[in-house]
Amino acid sequence: MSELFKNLENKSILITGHINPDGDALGAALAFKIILNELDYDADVCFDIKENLPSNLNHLPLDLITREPKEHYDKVYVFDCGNPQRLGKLESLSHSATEVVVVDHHIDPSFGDIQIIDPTAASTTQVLFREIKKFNYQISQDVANCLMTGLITDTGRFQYSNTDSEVFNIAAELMNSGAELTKISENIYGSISFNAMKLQSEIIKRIELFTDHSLVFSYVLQEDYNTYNIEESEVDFLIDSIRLVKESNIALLLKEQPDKSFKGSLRSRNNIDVQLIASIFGGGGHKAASGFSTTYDMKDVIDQVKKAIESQL
Ligand SMILES: [Mn+2]
Repeated sequence: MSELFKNLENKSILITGHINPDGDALGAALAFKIILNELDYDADVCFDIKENLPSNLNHLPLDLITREPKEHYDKVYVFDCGNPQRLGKLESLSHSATEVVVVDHHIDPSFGDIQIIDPTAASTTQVLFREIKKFNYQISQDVANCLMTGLITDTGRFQYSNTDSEVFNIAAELMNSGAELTKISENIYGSISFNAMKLQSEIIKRIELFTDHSLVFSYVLQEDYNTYNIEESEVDFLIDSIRLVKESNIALLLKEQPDKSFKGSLRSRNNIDVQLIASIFGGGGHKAASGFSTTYDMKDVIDQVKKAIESQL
């Protein structure tokens, strides 16, 4: 039996993940919630969600998310988050819990009484899938859709270098359990609002290429959200447009925040490790995809990123 399902009797249980959860954090947490319910255990799912969740994830059973957590939980399950600060307002609940279980694919989680970690796994839902397979459990369509969502988003539709044969084997098993691949992919990647499309054209107009560093760059300003009448949570896909530039291997997108600081997204498609670059700004992530927050101005960030690329050449 997996560690995941031990010590559940008469425990109050919270399931959570990183602040502003993505498809992997939501998919893993919601899949686990459904499984616990099917096994007759009650559990709350709650995240620190600063804005609305992106509408391209609304194929997930988001109605299972509790808005306000209770004051205390005996057991806290954390998905796709290796650092308690990344839990945002739920961090204190992880400190007061008797037991914290971290399921993740980031390197070196800094907390968790029980850690079920594989930094080589493509997604947290992949790590969770392996645990589920350790006992005789029939994966329902709802669970399959949640797990598939994490697998699709964290592999960039089975294209990133983290996509190996195990990923396809899991995807195949999830299809056998009824996962709706087309519906999920269409919602995540095939439905951009008209306003988001117009904002995208603006971001693409601003694009810059730094040939010496094989770096492509663009940015979003706060005023853009007003001009195009769109929420920040709806433009997560922009980095995926920027990174398409053939002449670059590294992509950087900066998004201005209300306090004039920036959130940065980095992507790499060669051996440059963008997790290392993000860590200069106190951020993190993976070798091929990472993020950070900074109060440096745009020019300084670009200079720092260039230097960090040079140091890896
Ligand atoms: Mn993930």
